[in-house]
Amino acid sequence: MLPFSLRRLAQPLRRCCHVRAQHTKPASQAGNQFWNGQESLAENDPEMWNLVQKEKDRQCRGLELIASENFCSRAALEALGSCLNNKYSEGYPGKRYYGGAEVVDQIELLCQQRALDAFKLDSKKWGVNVQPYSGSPANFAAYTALLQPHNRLMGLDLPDGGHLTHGYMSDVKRISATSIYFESMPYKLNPATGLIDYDQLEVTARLFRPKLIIAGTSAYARLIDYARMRKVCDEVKAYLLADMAHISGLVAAGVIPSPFDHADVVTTTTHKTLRGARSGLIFYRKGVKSVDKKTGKDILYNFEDKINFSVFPSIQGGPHNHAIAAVAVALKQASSPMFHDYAVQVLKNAKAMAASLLKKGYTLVSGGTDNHLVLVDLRPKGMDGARAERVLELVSITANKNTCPGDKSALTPGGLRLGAPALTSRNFREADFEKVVDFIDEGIQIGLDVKSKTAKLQDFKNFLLEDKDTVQRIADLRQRVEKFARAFPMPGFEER
Ligand code: DSN
Repeated sequence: MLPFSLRRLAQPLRRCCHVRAQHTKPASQAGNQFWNGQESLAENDPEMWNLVQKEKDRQCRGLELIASENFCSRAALEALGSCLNNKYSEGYPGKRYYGGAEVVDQIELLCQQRALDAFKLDSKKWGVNVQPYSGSPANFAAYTALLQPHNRLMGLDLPDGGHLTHGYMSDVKRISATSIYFESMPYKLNPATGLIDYDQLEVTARLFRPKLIIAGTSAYARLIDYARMRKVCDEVKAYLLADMAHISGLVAAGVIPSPFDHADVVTTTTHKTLRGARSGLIFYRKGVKSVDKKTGKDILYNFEDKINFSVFPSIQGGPHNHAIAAVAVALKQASSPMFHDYAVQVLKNAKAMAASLLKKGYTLVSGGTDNHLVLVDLRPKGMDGARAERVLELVSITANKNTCPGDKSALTPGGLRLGAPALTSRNFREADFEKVVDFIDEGIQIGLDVKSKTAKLQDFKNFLLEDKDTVQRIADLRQRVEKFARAFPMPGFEER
């Protein structure tokens, strides 16, 4: 628990809001208890306030290594927690179904412009829809725009580092709606190299004839060969959609190759390496696609209307104006030299983490990293991702289990995914990541000892909490991890 009294926290808020003072006076004079919605969260709902504080404390004392997470700025969070939450505005700027949208129109247009600027796109050649609620609806909206129901698509298989929304289905069930409403065929990693098997992708695409191929990953430590995928798409006459959700901050900073050079449509979330509020974006090509050889007339891209219609009214309702504003704030930040430095440091930190792990004898899928994450194959150590994830959680290190090539079980996969974006936002440098790897290694050693004394995963988990020596080892490591983590700054609000 952070050392703040509820009363002390509430006071500055009360003083700084003159609107509140005007509203509260008549009600209190009349002796009535009118609802005026002016109480702080701490006053109005201490139970929830306590939970928020607990979560804040968890984030401050822990080492956050989930590769898709980040710490959003206070400025963007202020926009997110603003009156913009209140406004309905179905439609698009200048074409809304409700009145009173003159300000949110400006906000949405500003967000669009900043999104194009952040990725250095020419507004004659690219447009952007900033309304998707997050990455999964953005992908589904893009597919709905580009495809008919049951058209074919190809994406990297989820167990190989793809994403649910890239058409995931298991042997027995269509899991993602993107495999329920479209026909999906995965492409895979080459198990020997841990790299995307572009040769196999090409052969499969020739047979399957997809209408859409997705270039995107959520647990892949290497760069994507967009040019190669474009070539396959051209051959089989498929659209190329890049889902850059994980890497969009690195793309904006220009520290890794951009999918915009090759893709027709690019989707992204806004809260991973881009470090904004939780939302989604769809970029689409517009303007002249080619010139008709016979008539000499321009042939134009036709994505804009289809994508806008697909987001609203086909899939979503009113846009989340508070999220759009907060994304606009983050996009402005992402265009700054400071953000470029951040992205450079993310890459350095991920490489430092990879090098330290290799030095300690760990195996990395693909042997290293070119981006913000590493995927550790724990199987050669006799460990699995589920057990490692749990031990690390108990010592305040947050990471996630992940499948590695050849894994049979998604519940106890062999891999652990570790990302550098969040801790880099707390000013961690290479030497700090070496220390983080020391802590991880200690945690894995505890896990190996416990695994040798237990059978099933549940026995392992129980033993961690019940065995006296193990509890002591965990408490000792956690105390050192938390002391280390707390010393670093944390973006966002002081206490929420
Ligand atoms: N949940 C995200 C991730 O962790 O990669 C993807 O949506």
